[in-house]
Amino acid sequence: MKTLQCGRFALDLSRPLVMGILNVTPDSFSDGGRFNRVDDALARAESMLAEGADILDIGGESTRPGAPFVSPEEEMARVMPVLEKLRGIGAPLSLDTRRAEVMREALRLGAVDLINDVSALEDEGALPLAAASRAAVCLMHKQGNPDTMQNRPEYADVVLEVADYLKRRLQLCLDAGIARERLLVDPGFGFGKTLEHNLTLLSRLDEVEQIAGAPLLVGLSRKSMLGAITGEDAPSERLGASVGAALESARRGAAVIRVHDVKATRQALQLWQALRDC
Ligand code: YH5
Repeated sequence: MKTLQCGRFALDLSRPLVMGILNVTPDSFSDGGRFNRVDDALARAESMLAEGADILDIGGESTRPGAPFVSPEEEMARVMPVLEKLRGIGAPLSLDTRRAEVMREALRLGAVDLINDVSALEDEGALPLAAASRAAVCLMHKQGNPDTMQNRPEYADVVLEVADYLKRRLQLCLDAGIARERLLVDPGFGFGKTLEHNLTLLSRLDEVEQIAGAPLLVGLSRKSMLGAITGEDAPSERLGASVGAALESARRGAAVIRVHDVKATRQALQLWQALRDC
């Protein structure tokens, strides 16, 4: 049985897992106050678990194109109280951060089962921290940085370039003593990629996995490429395309699917699994 060693949990990879997105940025709350924030996050975490989320992904820095800068102190102030509150919730917690500093403090809390890093542990000190923990690690590819990455991204061959990068980052992790069973790779949809690059990656996801050599995590939920395809400007109106993208990812071998809309995604995957297993 293929499993992901994920901090306090061992997750069965024989069916695609659903990772529910829990943003703890000010724009994701109706009301500003600190305690409201934590209570709100707890309520959303519980409802995503009830809807069938397998992992919760907590992030305090928006990495959307053009998002404002968030200081490490501010990021820490957002995620730490939420991690502390959710520590005993009984489900694996993922931390979406690219800062070693934030990883260190969060790991110290004992509430991080997966480090989800859109810069693949490139921050100084991140690799040894991850290696010294029991957490799983998701290594994501991006070209450039969130503020400028959508300005004319270019690749000779997007599949080979992305997969080679992930393979190199994976090897560094293995060399640092992180077991293969703790590692995931992610092509990073929308991170320095045109619509065409994103579509090429999605249509050849199986090659990315083969070349990189680890199970895949994919995040397509509500992203701009789905807006470009459907003509829907509001991200919350992209549910159908997001579910379609999740299904297509599963079909092409994704192990973990990162989504906003847990219930609809879970239902689609249940149908897909039933057909696969009949
Ligand atoms: C990812 O792909 N993405 S944050 C722009 C949107 C909608 C959603 C409206 N963290 C990933 O979710 N971690 C993010 O347009 C991630 N893989 C992994 N591993 C961006 C995001 C989003 C951006």
